[in-house]
Amino acid sequence: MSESLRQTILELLAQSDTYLSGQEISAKVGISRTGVWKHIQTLRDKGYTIDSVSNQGYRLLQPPAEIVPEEVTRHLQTEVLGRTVVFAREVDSTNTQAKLHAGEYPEGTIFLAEAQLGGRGRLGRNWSSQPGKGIWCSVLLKPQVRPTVAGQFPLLTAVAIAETLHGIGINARIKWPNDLLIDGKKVCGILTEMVAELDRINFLVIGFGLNVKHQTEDFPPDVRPVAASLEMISGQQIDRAQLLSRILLQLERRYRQFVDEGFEPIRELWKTHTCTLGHETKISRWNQPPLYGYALDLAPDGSLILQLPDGEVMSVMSGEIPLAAQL
Ligand code: BT5
Repeated sequence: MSESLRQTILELLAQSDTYLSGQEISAKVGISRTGVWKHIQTLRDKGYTIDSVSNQGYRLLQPPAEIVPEEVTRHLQTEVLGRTVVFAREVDSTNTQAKLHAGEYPEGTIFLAEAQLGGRGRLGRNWSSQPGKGIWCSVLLKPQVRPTVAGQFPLLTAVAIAETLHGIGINARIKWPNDLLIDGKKVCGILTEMVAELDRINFLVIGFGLNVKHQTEDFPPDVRPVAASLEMISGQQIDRAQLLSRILLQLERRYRQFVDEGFEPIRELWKTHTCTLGHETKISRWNQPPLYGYALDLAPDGSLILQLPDGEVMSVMSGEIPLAAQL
């Protein structure tokens, strides 16, 4: 209740070009002027710069530099995704938190952190997640679909993020299955984890890490050669909360489409955003020798169709394509 009042006060301040008096705010929100003042103080504590002038009132000068749930909510246009935000300035891993607390929260809840101390990639690898630099977020989904299609969710997520970036003029390409690259460097990684029974998914956690504000030296030395951030590449200043709310909107659209129409339309979109198809490629596989071949197509189930040097065509369900810097 008190949080939603605070959110309303924030909306009023954000929409106003001039000072808003405590009287006006209190009349609109239905609480006392002292109550308004207390909420303003809390917003200030969260990093909002709010000016106050006697006889004129309050004015929002600047949102926080940190990513805060209030800012995500302020920009959010979704119905379900991101409507509940579990935020911590610092966590081990948002995916771990989402898995631990999946039973307590509704579908669409996001677990968001300013920094992760144990950010995880696939196969036990690390994901570097410094404070102030990126979007480290996990989305909790409880889809009514068969566990066999779970592998299509990271592809769907990659499509939604690529589309969102495209919408702000950034051309990121999807490297099969779900890394996002700009000029051959990784700007986003996706980690999907699932708890399921044989015939139904209990929940899915889709974690994505998007590098936004890093400069080269912000990445640890081992990550530097393979990573880039949106600001490094685009040269524009990017508001992380606003970008996240846009990603969630696009993800919600694609998620709905997937549930209603299946993977086929997502597959077509994936093909327009990928940099993998139509190239000779190497696929490293866990516990098996790598494969070399020509990437022909994305199969209807999301696997990669590869033509081997001897002409044989095979479909590869899992594996990964090294970045140019790793070859
Ligand atoms: C991934 O793994 O790309 C999945 C990363 C998912 C991270 C998100 S953040 C929110 C949520 N919570 C989590 O704990 N995880 C998810 P993989 O394909 O295994 O890539 C890992 C490799 O990418 C590492 O071995 C490094 O080489 C490289 N790497 C690490 N940090 C990076 C970064 N910030 N940017 C680009 N590359 C990075």
